[in-house]
Amino acid sequence: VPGDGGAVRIGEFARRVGVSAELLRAWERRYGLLQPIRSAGGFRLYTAEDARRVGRMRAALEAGMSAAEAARAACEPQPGAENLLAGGRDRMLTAITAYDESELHAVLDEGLAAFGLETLLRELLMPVLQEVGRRWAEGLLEISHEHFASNLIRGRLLSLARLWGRGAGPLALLACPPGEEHDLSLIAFGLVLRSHGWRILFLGADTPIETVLQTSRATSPALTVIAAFRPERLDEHVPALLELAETTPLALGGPGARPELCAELGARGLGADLVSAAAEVAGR
Ligand code: B12
Repeated sequence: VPGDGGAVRIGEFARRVGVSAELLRAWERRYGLLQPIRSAGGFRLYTAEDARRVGRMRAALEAGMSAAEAARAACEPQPGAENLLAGGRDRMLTAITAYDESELHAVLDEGLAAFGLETLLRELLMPVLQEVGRRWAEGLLEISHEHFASNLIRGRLLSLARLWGRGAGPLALLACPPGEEHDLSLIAFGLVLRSHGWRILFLGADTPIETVLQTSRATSPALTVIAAFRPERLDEHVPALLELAETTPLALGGPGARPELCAELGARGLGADLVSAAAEVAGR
């Protein structure tokens, strides 16, 4: 599968790390030890970071920790990783500045293989996007740099998202309100929720609330998430959002999700850290 950073399915992964598939699944389910991405066919794919976590888990078990303690220790960020991540961010920004498509793909491939999905999103992609926004606002980068980076990253994220609606987990319906074009962070949120076993129905940018309502009636999601960068994009639609909140469990995300509006709608406010927000929704 192109773009998966050399990740492998459970059978091959179990063979490589020398732990049975059953035990690996139990560690994943109980402790969130592993963070598989999904293949184009919807299969879980395990990365080199997952393999390192299994190694640390085994070492901690051998040192006499309980399984829960060992898993917690195994999931902690490792010393040295921060330097690699800072290097990755620099490489990405240099590649964006030079419109270097291959290099940007290469950093993403290596980052996914080395760190897994959540760290890639939280420590590489999101900070780089924020930095691109900052440099653009300061006139150091052109809009073309931002468009080049956003479109390449969006393509990569959506390729990881393929068939994220498949499976048996609870369904999340994700959309941005009318006029909201920033959907990258909502895709990232959906990917993390997917890695926790949820199914995703993604409507994306600039979606009329009425059509979210209709979709929610048709599909009965366990949660509907509306994400916006500016509060006005939500505040303009309070009556429709109130109707939506009566139809489906509702959550608001992004910088536009004011706590007062969440309270008024009886909606859940998702925190600023989208990786943690997805884990909380999934009850992890
Ligand atoms: C890429 C980008 C675009 C792309 C979007 C492509 C896409 N498909 O998403 C395009 C080109 C469409 C775009 C357009 C515009 N953009 Co723009 N854009 C960005 C940029 C560079 C990255 C956005 C992104 O994905 N960031 C990654 C997120 C995750 O970072 P974050 O903002 O810090 O978000 C944190 C939390 O809020 C939270 N979060 C965010 N979303 C969500 C969602 C959920 C579910 C949860 C739980 C949490 C969460 O997670 C983050 C922390 O972990 C930002 C810069 C930036 N700082 O982010 C500007 C930025 C958001 N854009 C900005 C502006 C001004 C615009 C335009 C008005 C420009 C223009 N004049 O046309 C238009 C508006 C378009 C519209 N109508 O919506 C401003 C917004 C300022 C403001 N507060 O209003 C920013 C901050 C740039 C800047 N420095 O000024 N943009």
